[in-house]
Amino acid sequence: MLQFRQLFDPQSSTYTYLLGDAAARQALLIDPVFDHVRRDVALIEELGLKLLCTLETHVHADHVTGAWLLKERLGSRILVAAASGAEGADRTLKAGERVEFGKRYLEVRATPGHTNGCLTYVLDDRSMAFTGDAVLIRGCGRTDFQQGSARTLFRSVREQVFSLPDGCLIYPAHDYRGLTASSVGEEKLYNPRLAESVGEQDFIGYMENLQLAHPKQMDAAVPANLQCGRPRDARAFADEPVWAPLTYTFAGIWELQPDWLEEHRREVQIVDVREPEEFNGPLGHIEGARLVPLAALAAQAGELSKSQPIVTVCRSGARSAQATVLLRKAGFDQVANLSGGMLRWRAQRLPVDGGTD
Ligand SMILES: N[C@@H](CCC(=O)N[C@@H](CS)C(=O)NCC(=O)O)C(=O)O
Ligand SMILES: [Fe+2]
Repeated sequence: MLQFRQLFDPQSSTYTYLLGDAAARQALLIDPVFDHVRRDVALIEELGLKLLCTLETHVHADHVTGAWLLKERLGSRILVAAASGAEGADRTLKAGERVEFGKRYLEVRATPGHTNGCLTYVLDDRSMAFTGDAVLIRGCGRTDFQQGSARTLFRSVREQVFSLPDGCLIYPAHDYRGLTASSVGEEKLYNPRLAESVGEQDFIGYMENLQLAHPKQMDAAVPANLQCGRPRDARAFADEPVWAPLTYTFAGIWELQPDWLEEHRREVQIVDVREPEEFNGPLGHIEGARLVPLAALAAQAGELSKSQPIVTVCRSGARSAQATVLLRKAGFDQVANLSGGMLRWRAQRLPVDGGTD
């Protein structure tokens, strides 16, 4: 079974794609974004996949790739186009090559025009194509910087993308209106720049008159991407919390396991966000926990210390997850949720004050 997720970076409107072979538990990521590496690692781990490699559709001008950071975190290999000019890759790709994951593979097609090194990745059964900025939904990548050429792009799209079956789904590197996918047949008919009814000269005229402002992050993104996303200052990525062995969930919550908390109870502030009758009810509460019901937390947050980490607790771990969000908003940096709440704490037979057996 193919595992497929479309992930989004709202800052640059970039899509990242996760493709996995569920049986083999092997996956790859197309166009990861540096700022979302933590999110992507959480998803890959929650799905039980091993990230084999990251692939770029091109040297991006609007965001920094997560390729290097993912390699640091998960040991994934960095794959880029041979023609991209990027340094630091583990494998460079050329047209006709395959990138395998489990029993599945992507076929590499060269689709230059937006940049020299643009690639399109086509799934083995030709049901999906990841076109980067060669074909966007009812649009295409600009051709006014980074070796762009409208003539080259026109030919790439016609020869390499529109030659795929009409039913082949197109997944682009960006969409600025919230659209998520298209198909070859649809773009052949309705793409205002590239539809089959549009001629090469029409296309070139269109592209010469787009008059777009340069991407906001371009000056930082292009040099970083030419190093596959390796930051000049390695500390830029050393922002993982160190006060406890925390895990980051795909839902965006830092979590802590009960056995760690039991051993380090006195080093943290434990904030129990249940109602008083639950705190004093059959599940009991953790010794030293301070009762602040969730509804009162925002108002009472000022009474908590910022110099000692906070662990939030509730019955199942749901309300206390929301409590970590509230506390972070209130300016607390060292905050984590007790995973599984009092239910897991009790299931692991850890000690409580009060409560019934
Ligand atoms: N406002 C965007 C600019 C986006 C942009 O120029 N995107 C490039 C892709 S890297 C493009 O080709 N856009 C085509 C279009 O907007 O029609 C930003 O600052 O990031
Ligand atoms: Fe681009």
